[in-house]
This record gives sequence, C-alpha cells and structure tokens, in this order.
Amino acid sequence: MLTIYSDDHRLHHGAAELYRGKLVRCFEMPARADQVLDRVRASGLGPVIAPDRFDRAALARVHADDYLTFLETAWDEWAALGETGDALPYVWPANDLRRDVPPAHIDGKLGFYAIDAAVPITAGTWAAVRSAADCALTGARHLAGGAASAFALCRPPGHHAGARAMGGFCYLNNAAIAAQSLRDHGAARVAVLDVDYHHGNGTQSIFYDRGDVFFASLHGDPSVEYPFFLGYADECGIGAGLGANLNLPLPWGTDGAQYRAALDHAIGAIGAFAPDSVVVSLGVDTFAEDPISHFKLFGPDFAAIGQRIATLGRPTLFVLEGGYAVADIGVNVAHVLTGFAGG
Ligand code: Q9C
Ligand code: ZN
Repeated sequence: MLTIYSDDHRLHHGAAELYRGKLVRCFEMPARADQVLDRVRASGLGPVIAPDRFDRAALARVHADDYLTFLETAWDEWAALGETGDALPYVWPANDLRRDVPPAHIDGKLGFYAIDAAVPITAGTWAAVRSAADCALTGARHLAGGAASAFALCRPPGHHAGARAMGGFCYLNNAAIAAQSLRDHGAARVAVLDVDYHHGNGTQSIFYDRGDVFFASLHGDPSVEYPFFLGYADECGIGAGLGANLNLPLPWGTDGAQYRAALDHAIGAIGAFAPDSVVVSLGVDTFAEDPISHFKLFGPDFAAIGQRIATLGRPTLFVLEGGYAVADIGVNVAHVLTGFAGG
C-alpha cells in the first residue's frame, strides 16, 4: 500500500485551544504524524511518496469560495492587527444572531467560519492544510489510476470541516475532497466510512443531500460527546441523499466487541450501496488510552477494523483523522493498515 506524506504538515503547530475555561496545549500536534510515518515505515507497508500539487479548483469542489479565501488570508489579516500569537475566534453567530452577513473584521470572520475554538490559525496553517489536501487528492488519483489501496497521511485532520466551516482541529475536509475527486474521475458511487471516535459532521453535511456519496460513521454519542450538534441516529440524509447517511452513535466505554458489531452493520450497509471505491476517515482516538476520548479499543481491535474493511473488496483510500495518544497513534494506525492488507 502506497503512503502519501509531506513534511509541510509541520507548518501548522497551534499553541493552544480553549477547553473548559482554559487555554490548553493543542492535542493535535506535529509529533502525531511523525509517529505514524515511523510505524508505517517500520511495518513494511510499502513506499512513502510526496503528494502531487493540486490547484484550488479541487478544493472548491467541496468548499465554498469565500471560505477558501478566508483560510488563505486569515493569518495576514490577524498579523495586521499586530498580533503575533495564534488566531482564535471568540464570538459566534449562534442562536438569535444573523449569520447571513460575513463580517469584514478578522475577529468576526474567525467566529463566522469556526464551529469552536480548537482551530488555531498560525502563519503556516494554510500551507499545511493545503499539503494535507494534496496528500488526500494524490491518494484519490492513485485509486482512479487503478491502485487497490492508498494511505493519505494527512495532518491536520479534516472530517469536522464543512463546506464553509472549520472546527475540531480541521480546516479542509481531506476525506470529502478525496471522495469528490474519485467521483470526478470515474467512480459513480463512493462510500465514506468514518471510524474516528468523533462524528464526522463536516463530511456528513457536505454529502447530506447527495445519493452518490454514502456516509457511515461510528462515533461517541453526540448527546455526551463532541461535536454535540450533529451525529444522531435519526440523521438519514435528505432529498436525493435520503438513505445515504448512516450514524451509529455508541456509548462511552464501548469495547472491541461492541465496536465490531456496529462496524459490521456499517460495512453491510456500504456493501449494499455497492460503491466503486471507499474512503476511510481513519481516526484511532477510539484507543482505550486516548486522552480526549471514551472508547476502549486496543491494538488487536484496530487490526480487526482493517480486516473487516478489506471484506468490502473495493479500492480503498485511508485518510488520517484523529488519535491523540501520541506514543500509540502510529502503532494503532499501522494495525488498521496491515490488517487491511492481510485481510
Ligand atoms: N479537549 C478529531 O479527532 N475538542 N478532532 C474536544 C477535548 C475537539 C477532535 C475537547 C475534539 C476534536 C479530528
Ligand atoms: Zn476524533
């Protein structure tokens, strides 16, 4: 299996995110990608290549033009205030406010385009998020060219980013951009399977009204878990997308056996959808020792995830999402990928 990786992820290194009344050190950090790259190399999975460069049009297939312009210019507008630390929002267009007018000032723009305060923008953020999207797009290009599988080692992650919103450490939705690229290059039907601990709200919302991209997600029950405001079982799609969205919220404490039962359900639904290719939003924050999550999966459970995905027998692109137990993220990701390769 080919891995696509760029050192440019290092250009994004946020200092802090707002959590429970404090600014805390970012859980999403460059060392995560280093660990994954290290274990991919050690596992003999296959070659590691640099991404091709894609232009803005590939991103604009999924994201709104004004949002892309915001991401591209946010740091310069922030720096023009005389600020030297990371840009973070502090006000949002929530209930009872207007959200039809994008503000002119950067403080307003940050809140307008953010769902939370876990998305610091630094001088190198735009370059890094572009490189992550390039990794995903390169993986999609290899699948379209006939590869059976690929792994886009993306950082920062993407599945919380909507067409016009950043959040949860995510800026561009790498998996959605890749899924759309597969659609644009020969696949009539694509399934996105999201196994990150958190609901992939961005991916769901991007494809919610479409019948050509099936979205299935296993995640912590949003009634008690981030992102709280999407990811419930009754969200089944709308219009042409009705029936093409499957949410499987699971309780805190979910273990390997419970997880596999839900995964088999999702895989059955994806099989019935008969996709031409599959994109996996691969988060390993379901790990028992993850510092921000509440599932109880261990190494062998990750291999079983890969094996079960392989039973679909479809060209499959894995896209890295979350996983914050930094010392273990590489081992757990490698378990999924080698489980798939051997399954
Ligand atoms: N400090 C992904 O896994 N913050 N994003 C939760 C814990 C947001 C996770 C509070 C978690 C986002 C890609
Ligand atoms: Zn996550």
